[in-house]
Amino acid sequence: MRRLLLAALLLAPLAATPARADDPSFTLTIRNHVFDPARIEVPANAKFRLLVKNMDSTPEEFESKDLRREKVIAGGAEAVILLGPLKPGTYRFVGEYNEATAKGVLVAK
Ligand SMILES: [Cu+2]
Repeated sequence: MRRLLLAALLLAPLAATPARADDPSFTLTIRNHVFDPARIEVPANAKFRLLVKNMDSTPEEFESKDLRREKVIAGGAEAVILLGPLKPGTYRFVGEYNEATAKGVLVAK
């Protein structure tokens, strides 16, 4: 119980820190229902911005159970997803509307 409270106190300021405009940015492009790149490396333990550009004419949903995020991106549109800080590891994501082809991994290290 006491340990849980301590963890909550330590994590609270981190969670409250807003994403900053100068956080590093990484770009993911969707074309022909495939993510490019299919493997993207990001720094662990840091906030960052993931810019997802949907070059297809149809909508796509960026979805990652590992990252606990989902976001619909209209055809020809783009969206910024604020992520991190992440523990080192591999986080899978898919395009939920085209899961057979649209899949990738984000590697935090
Ligand atoms: Cu979904």
